[in-house]
This record gives sequence, C-alpha cells and structure tokens, in this order.
Amino acid sequence: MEQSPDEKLERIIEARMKLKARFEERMNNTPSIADERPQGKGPTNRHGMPQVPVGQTITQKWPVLDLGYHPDISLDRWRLTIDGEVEHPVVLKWEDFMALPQTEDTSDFHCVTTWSKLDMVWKGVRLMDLAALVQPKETATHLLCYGYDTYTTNVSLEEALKPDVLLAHTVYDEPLALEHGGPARMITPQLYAWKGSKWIKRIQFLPQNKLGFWEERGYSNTAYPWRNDRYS
Ligand SMILES: Nc1nc2c(c(=O)[nH]1)N[C@H]1C(S)=C(S)[C@@H](COP(=O)(O)O)O[C@H]1N2
Ligand SMILES: [Mo]
Repeated sequence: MEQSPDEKLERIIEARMKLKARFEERMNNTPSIADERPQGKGPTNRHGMPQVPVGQTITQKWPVLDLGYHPDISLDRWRLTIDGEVEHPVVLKWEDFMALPQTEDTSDFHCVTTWSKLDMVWKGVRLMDLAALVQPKETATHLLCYGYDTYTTNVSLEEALKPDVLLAHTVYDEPLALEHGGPARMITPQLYAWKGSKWIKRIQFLPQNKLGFWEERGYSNTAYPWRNDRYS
C-alpha cells in the first residue's frame, strides 16, 4: 500500500534513530573527531580539530577539480539510484529527492591539492536521511558513490552517516553550478573533498570496502585531513 507523506516521514525518523544508535560510537571515534594529536592550525572547529588541517592554505576562490567532463543532466532526466546492501532500494526522481527532509549546514571544504575553503553554506539532503529511507542491512559497511561522469569514490559508513555529509543542491542560496557538480553532489567536510562525488548518480551500499577512481590510483582509502592522509 502507498504510504502517506506523514507515514514516510515517520518511517525515515524512526530508521534514522536506529542508524544513529548503531553508528554513533564508531562515528565519534573517527580521527576527524577523536584524534588526540590532530595536525593543523587555527582556532578549533566544531569537531574540536584545528580549523586549517596540516598542509592546507585557505582560498577565497572556489577552484574546479574533476576529470574534465561536466555531464549536463537536466532535472527531468536526473535520477539517483540507492541500492546494494539495503532493505528498500530506490530510484529517486528530482521531485522525490526534493521532498525529503532538507538540511542547511555551514562547513569547510578541504581539497587534497592543498586548498581549503571555509564556511561554505550548503543546503541539501543528509546522506543519513537517504540511508534511513533505504535502510542498510546489518552487513553494510561502506558506500561506493558514482558520478554521471563515470567517477567513483568509496566512503565508510561511519564517515558517510555523519550529520555534515550532504547531497547538496544549493550553495550560498544559489543552485549548485554545473562545474561544481550540479544539480546535486555529495560533500564530506571531515574528509578530503575527493570523497564527495559531483553529479552524483548512484550510491551503492556494500558489505565490504571497494576502492574508487582515485583510491585505485594511489590516493588514500581513508583521506583524513588532520593526519595528512593523502596517499596510500
Ligand atoms: N564526479 C566527480 N566528483 C568529484 C571529482 C570528479 O572528478 N568527478 N573530483 C573530486 C575532487 S578531486 C575534488 S577536490 C572535488 C572538487 O570539487 P569542486 O570542483 O567543486 O571544487 O570534487 C571531487 N568530486
Ligand atoms: Mo581533489
């Protein structure tokens, strides 16, 4: 039977509570929150880390970094598949995605090529809320995210379910530009930014780790900015 919007929201909220209980301790023990000797400088950020991670320089501009191909997906052709090790795989259309709980958050963006952009104002859907929608099985441990440009990148669930991980469609109150991954991209403020796929098309839950595009080419599997964890 079709669920009403209220029933859907209820289900997401309940599933979110369960996921939080299941992952909270692991999330709080990740290096970007729990490291006793984080490397970096400046005042502490909201996770207790120095604002500027080791080896990073602050930029006001926002450079564009990708494989050189910017796939232009119109909103009516846009689809987001969430599948793999989950109870309820879905293919979302743009309207379905925008009907999910929306989150605004201000966070920092750390690129492995040594620039950081602070206090970026994002709006989008929490990865946690998408996970609550599809309900990862007990066996799920990692995500592999796919972009419309053929990019892939992997993230562990204890990183992906953090509250600042968004599928963002808006930045500084404007629709996300194509060159920055619009209409929707993932962001991972507590990891180097290559972990956030631009032009996101598919999120696959996996029962084990699987390396993505850069991870297969010598970038770190884990990508912790306050450990200078750039290469494997
Ligand atoms: N789909 C896709 N996502 C991607 C990339 C890419 O090439 N393709 N590059 C990554 C890298 S290396 C970085 S640093 C950031 C850059 O995002 P920006 O171009 O908006 O600054 O996107 C990441 N996400
Ligand atoms: Mo990057």
